[in-house]
Amino acid sequence: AAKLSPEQLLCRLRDRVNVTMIRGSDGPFNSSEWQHYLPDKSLNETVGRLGRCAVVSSAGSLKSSHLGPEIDSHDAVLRFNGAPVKGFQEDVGQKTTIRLVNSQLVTVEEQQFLKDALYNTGILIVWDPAPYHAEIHEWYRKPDYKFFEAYKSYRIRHPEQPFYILNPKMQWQLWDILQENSLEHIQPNPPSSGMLGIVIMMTLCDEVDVYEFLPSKRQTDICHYYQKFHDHACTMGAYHPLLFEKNLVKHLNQGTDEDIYTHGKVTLPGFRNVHC
Ligand code: NCC
Repeated sequence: AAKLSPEQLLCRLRDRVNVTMIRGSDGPFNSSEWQHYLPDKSLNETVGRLGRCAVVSSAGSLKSSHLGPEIDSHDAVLRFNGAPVKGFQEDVGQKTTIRLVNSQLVTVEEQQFLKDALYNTGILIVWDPAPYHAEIHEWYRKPDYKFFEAYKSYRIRHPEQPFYILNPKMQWQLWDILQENSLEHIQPNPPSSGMLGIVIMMTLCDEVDVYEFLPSKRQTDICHYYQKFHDHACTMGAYHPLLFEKNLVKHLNQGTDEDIYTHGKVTLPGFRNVHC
């Protein structure tokens, strides 16, 4: 496959990756039961038009980065799963506009998810690994994790907090583009929360700064900035095609290599600023 230019690749992403949340009009969620669980407003209506956005990976290399003030200077900040801000503001900031969580966390760590105040800030979005290009009905019958009950429990406890379910079509539209732009065969597993979050923010914002997705000089085998757990697979990937995701993001970077090295920072345009 001939390598696409960054501009061509941005156009592919913009035109082929359809970032949508499940709405009450989407079958099989169009039952009266689901109507009062799913948010009435679209994500776009909820967040409004965003200017500069930050995506904060959970990587251990954020430790001692002192990136907090820079991250908080953005109009909106996206974080992942159980990544905390309390006690880590100096390095990761304190603003949380959107938190993207996987269905494993919502299901396996349900009690913590329902109780921990960490999740009560900002807009929540949950995603679940769906079978390759499955129809929503097929996925609904057989989600990777049965998170629908936990989702409903959370909605009952926090009815005012926007909480969306990511339309699972997006993950495979994105995976196809990752595969098309790689010389090697990629394992058929969905992209990581990190990559999904980056593309979500590219649909909402004018510009997206991503922190420590491409590791800086602080690169470490410590998996998360908030845990003492060592695993090289966290940064390089095992289940998720992380390495391919990172190659793609590197190719799209509009910032400097120096910014990657010193801040772990990559700058991507929002799709509304991509002209094809
Ligand atoms: O670790 P996780 O990811 O929550 O990290 C969020 C995103 O940050 C980027 N990352 C993280 C660590 C690191 N050293 N380098 C990075 O680049 C990745 O883009 C990652 O997606 C996930 O993607 O949802 C994941 O979730 C965890 C776990 O389920 C949650 O933290 C909840 O406990 C997965 N870990 C395990 O299942 C053990 C991880 O594989 C993927």
